[in-house]
Amino acid sequence: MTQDLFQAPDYYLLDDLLSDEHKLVRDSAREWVKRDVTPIIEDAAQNAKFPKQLLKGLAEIGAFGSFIPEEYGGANLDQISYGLIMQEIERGDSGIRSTASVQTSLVMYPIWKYGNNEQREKYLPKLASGEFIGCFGLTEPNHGSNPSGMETKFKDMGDHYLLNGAKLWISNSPFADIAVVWAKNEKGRIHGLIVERGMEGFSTPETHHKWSLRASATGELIFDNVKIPKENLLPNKSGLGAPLGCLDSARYGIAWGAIGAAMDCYDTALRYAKERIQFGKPIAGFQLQQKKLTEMITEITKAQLLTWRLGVLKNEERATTAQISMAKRNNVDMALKIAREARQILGAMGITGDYSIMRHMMNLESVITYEGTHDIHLLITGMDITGISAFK
Ligand code: TGC
Ligand code: FAD
Repeated sequence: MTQDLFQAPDYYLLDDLLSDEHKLVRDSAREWVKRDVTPIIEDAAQNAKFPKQLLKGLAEIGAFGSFIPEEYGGANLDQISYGLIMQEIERGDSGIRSTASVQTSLVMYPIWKYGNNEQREKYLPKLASGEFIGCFGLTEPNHGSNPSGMETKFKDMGDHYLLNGAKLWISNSPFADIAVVWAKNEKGRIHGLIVERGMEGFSTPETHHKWSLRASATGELIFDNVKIPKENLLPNKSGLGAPLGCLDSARYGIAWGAIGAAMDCYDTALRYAKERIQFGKPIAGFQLQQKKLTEMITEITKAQLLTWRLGVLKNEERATTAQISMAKRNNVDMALKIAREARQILGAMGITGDYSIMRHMMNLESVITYEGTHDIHLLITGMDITGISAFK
């Protein structure tokens, strides 16, 4: 069984910026990852199997609906607590954090914000407890970075809607109970629809042979004349801004999550460098390795500060889409670079499943692509500071 020796780096004593509640929430997520995730995650990734036994624990640490009000089964935590939970889960594995991000920010958030009371009461408590798992269908085979061009459409048939189209690269789709799906009506306006497993004409084939996020189940959503009850349309927001609003919340969580992956890679490399003897002394004593480790902790500390401040702004409802893009882009890139450097510090051992680094590195290739690619986030920031869109 893998031993988890993780010690979280906090070079600038940033714990001082956290409340007692933040630390309590963070520490209980950290303990859960050590106890329940670390021992099983390498096998799950090697076998490309989502470890469903973790769903209950994810619900218990408040990862499902972290900031959703208690009346709907949520944990009613603030945005910094939500971020810290994502950080700790991704310290374990990005694929498990994906499941939590999708459930909270991409499924519960739109039902809470854009749904009506009946929809909130019907779905949110079951999603919070993990009895229901959700997925989010925006990306299509021909429309990834440009979701406004989506082809999935629904038609008003009087007493129901008829949904046709396909979504691709959907986290959790192979086992999700419900899907929040974005589709155009006959006028070309984008709406969110709740599609339930078992509806005739709805299928969710799994995508196999991934080298990344192997412990997360990814798949398609196929709609072949699916009859959707009218009460399953999210009534309170439409247009591309509706799904993009959910992405703001998920991207914010990913900015925190990436710090977790980076911390795990740094901590593993530091410990290894102090123990591994070459040329008669620990490799941590060589200047080249000290440069790598020093640059890692510097970048982690900068990301921690950036993201904590973003959390404060998010709590005050002042965080902008472009600020969130900057943090998601910076932190995932930072984590990926740290994973690559940490892997080198471990030499050949770094390519094995005895250490988490290679798994994090491969996972982060998905994280830097989904929820808006590295390029797209640069262009969102570019648009914000220049006032000119590079997309049109
Ligand atoms: P654009 O013209 O800029 O905007 C269209 C309308 O949306 C409004 N808007 C927003 N509203 C709320 N929140 C935001 N963040 C918003 N950003 C824009 C905007 O004001 C406008 O409203 P209106 O009323 O004027 O119509 O749209 P565009 O077509 O030029 O596209 C902009 C662009 C490229 C930035 C956007 O499409 C984009 O972000 N593309 C990236 C796609 C993406 O991130 N997909 C993610 C799919 S989900 C996923 O990956 C889940 S992985 C989960 C996991 O496993 O963890
Ligand atoms: P494309 O949009 O085809 O981009 C290809 C390349 O072109 C990229 O490098 C991109 O940066 C670049 N590019 C595109 N447009 C521009 C431009 N205007 N300027 C400069 N460069 C540009 N989607 C969901 O809806 N739900 C999910 O749950 C989900 N989960 C995912 C899980 C995984 C493991 C992965 C890998 C993806 C997931 N996605 C999901 C899809 C993800 O959001 C998309 O892959 C992403 O938005 C990019 O779309 P694309 O892959 O089609 O790339």
